[in-house]
Amino acid sequence: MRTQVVIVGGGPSGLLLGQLLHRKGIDAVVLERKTRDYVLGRIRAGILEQGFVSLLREAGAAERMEREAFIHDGTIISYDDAQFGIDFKKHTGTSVVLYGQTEVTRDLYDARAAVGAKTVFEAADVAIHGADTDAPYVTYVKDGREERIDCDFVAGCDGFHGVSRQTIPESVRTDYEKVYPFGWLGILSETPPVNDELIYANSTRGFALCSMRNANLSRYYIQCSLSDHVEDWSDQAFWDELRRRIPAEAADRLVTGPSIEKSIAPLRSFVTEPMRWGRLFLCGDAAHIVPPTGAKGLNTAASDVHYLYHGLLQWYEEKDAEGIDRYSEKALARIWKAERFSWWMTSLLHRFPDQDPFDLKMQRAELEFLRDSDAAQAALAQNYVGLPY
Ligand code: FAS
Ligand code: PHB
Repeated sequence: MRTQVVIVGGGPSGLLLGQLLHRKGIDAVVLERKTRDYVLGRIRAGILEQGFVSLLREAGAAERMEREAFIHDGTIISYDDAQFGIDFKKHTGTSVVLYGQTEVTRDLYDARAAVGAKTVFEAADVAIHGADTDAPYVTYVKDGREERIDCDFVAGCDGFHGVSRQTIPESVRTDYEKVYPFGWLGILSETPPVNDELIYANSTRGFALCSMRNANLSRYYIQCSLSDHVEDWSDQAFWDELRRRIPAEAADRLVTGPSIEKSIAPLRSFVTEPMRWGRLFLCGDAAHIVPPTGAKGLNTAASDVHYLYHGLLQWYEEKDAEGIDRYSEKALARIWKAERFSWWMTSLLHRFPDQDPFDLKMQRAELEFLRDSDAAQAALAQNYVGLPY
């Protein structure tokens, strides 16, 4: 079999890229290791930058989001008994869109199926060959049979644990990593959100985040120990701990209910450079990871897709390699700014096991400066709504 672009990974990066290319007549095949339902069963991000929204519109997969998503003009930051708002609209003129990654992925799967574009589910043992030649190809096993797809390019959209990054020789790659000494225990409940905007809470007991998916589906997180296991936390224990970490008036009106999903995510910052090797391009979590505190994971995957999509378009339409040659440089310039913001938000809002009294004073001073400074709030707002592509 032959196609123009093989996309490894059927998560948001791969599906968005595939849909954008298809609409420009560029043929791509998506190889996904899991089933569609398995991919849709993952509960992850919730905040979309306007850049992502524009790409979804261009991909023809934004209709349900336009109907159902929430628009957030700001967020709340709380610490101990204080809280203050960050007004995105005032500082940036724009807002963020709240619409779960699961729904984005569902919409992209539906859009891809509607145009009859090829997605291979349960594609096992994907292997990328000849990425450093002009004739790359990809092999995989489906229903016990080895298949081969010859192509012009391979987009590695297979996430942090995928095969694409490992295809680039270690001698070519430089990995940067910071692992945080805590995780996030997240819960999804069919309850009304505690607040109409998100609450990011720094408390003496650790971080908490109050988010949502719709008027009767709430998403909450609390910082937890890396030694914790989901089964250590009953729903009641979670709700009790969340109440201790968020502002009292929010805790008083919190509506609790049975969890319909509960999971622990480790937190890390990670970037691999370069994001291109010959005809192989890494996109999204395959190349970088952020702690979710800044809501940047899904949104940096989108800007990668933007740069790669335009680079491939320039190649196929104008036979000009400038876009693909500069892909890694452009994508990394924006990624590192998102890494910084995510690291900064995580440092500002979490309690670290090794923090000494001076560190706690620094954290408190930073929160109070942010509370009182328009310029500091504008800087947070610019990063949160998304820096330009
Ligand atoms: P993904 O990991 O989503 O998709 C990769 C796809 O490739 C998967 O479907 C996988 O099955 C497939 N794959 C892997 N190996 C393969 C192989 N060898 N062959 C074929 N297919 C293969 N971001 C936020 O902004 N906010 C959050 O709250 C947030 N929470 C998160 C919680 C968790 C537990 C995780 C892991 C991530 C979270 N993220 C969050 C980040 C997340 O949203 C990612 O940024 C987003 O999924 C990136 O999308 P992709 O790059 O498509 O990678
Ligand atoms: C979410 O709704 O899952 C969410 C929102 C904001 C974040 C992280 C996660 O920073």
